[in-house]
Amino acid sequence: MSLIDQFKNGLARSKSGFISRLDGLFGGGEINEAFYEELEEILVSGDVGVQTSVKLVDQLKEEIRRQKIKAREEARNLLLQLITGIMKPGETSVEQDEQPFVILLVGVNGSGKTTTAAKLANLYRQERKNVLLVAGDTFRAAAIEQLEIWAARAGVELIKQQPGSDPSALFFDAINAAKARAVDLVIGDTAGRLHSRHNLMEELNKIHRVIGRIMPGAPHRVLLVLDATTGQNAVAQAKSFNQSLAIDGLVLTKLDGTARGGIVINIADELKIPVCYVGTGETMDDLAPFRPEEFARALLED
Ligand SMILES: Nc1nc2c(ncn2[C@@H]2O[C@H](COP(=O)(O)OP(=O)(O)OP(=O)(O)O)[C@@H](O)[C@H]2O)c(=O)[nH]1
Ligand SMILES: [Mg+2]
Repeated sequence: MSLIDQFKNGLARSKSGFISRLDGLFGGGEINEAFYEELEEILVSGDVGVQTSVKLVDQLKEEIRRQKIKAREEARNLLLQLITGIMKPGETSVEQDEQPFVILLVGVNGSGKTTTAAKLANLYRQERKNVLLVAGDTFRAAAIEQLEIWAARAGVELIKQQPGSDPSALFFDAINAAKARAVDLVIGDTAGRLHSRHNLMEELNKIHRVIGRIMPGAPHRVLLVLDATTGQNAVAQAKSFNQSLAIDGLVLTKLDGTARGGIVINIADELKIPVCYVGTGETMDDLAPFRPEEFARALLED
């Protein structure tokens, strides 16, 4: 499936909401003040966020004036370019000289970390990478079993320990094993936690330090997993998490579960942290690397 189609699937619920209103707005008619007002209102209703929506409308106005555009249909393409331009894509390559590349997934409870770990393993396995999954949520027995099932389905090896064991010790073993076995990519799941729980955030920092001690520079990518259905809350979560632990990129999950998929634009514009992947469903293939142009096309083209 093409990336555009994957994003379109993820945006299916948004399609019946703000996307179809956007489509209607650009369907025909003259460009006047009412047009801009309605556009801003639609964008805000789709969770693009007030600041980002106002910025987009201002930029669009400016471009329409500059290019002397009269038809709304032509303005649609301009908006597509502007949306593409304001969103920063995150890095998704896991190539580097020294193996393994280490990805650590963190986030609040239920945001989609374990599912994303499995989806990432599947994605890079398909690129013929030798992947090792780490069942770093040692807190719950069910979490370990959940990842074991996914790992078997993806055909990827998994490292685990007894429930209740120290996750730092598990990662210590996992990185050592990965180095010994010429693993290309280590993907570590972690237990869900609120950024306000100091001791749990400290635990993440400890995991980070332990990994870095065995392999200087690792983990190479700390990904914060955010549930897109929580809308503006996800923005706040990212800001708070980033204060306790440096986040390199974001995964926005459950895009398919919201009718306000504009949250992706909001987050990709407003946060200093780039969006790397978007989750578009519950199966293993439902993860797309985030690419601004393809996302904007899925939003604005038929
Ligand atoms: N529709 C949809 N559901 C998703 C997506 N990603 C995750 N889920 C679902 O969200 C629920 C929670 O996912 P998990 O991966 O267990 O979340 P977690 O962050 O590991 O949760 P904890 O370990 O409890 O903190 C599961 O029912 C997943 O199937 C997605 O992109 N789309
Ligand atoms: Mg989990």
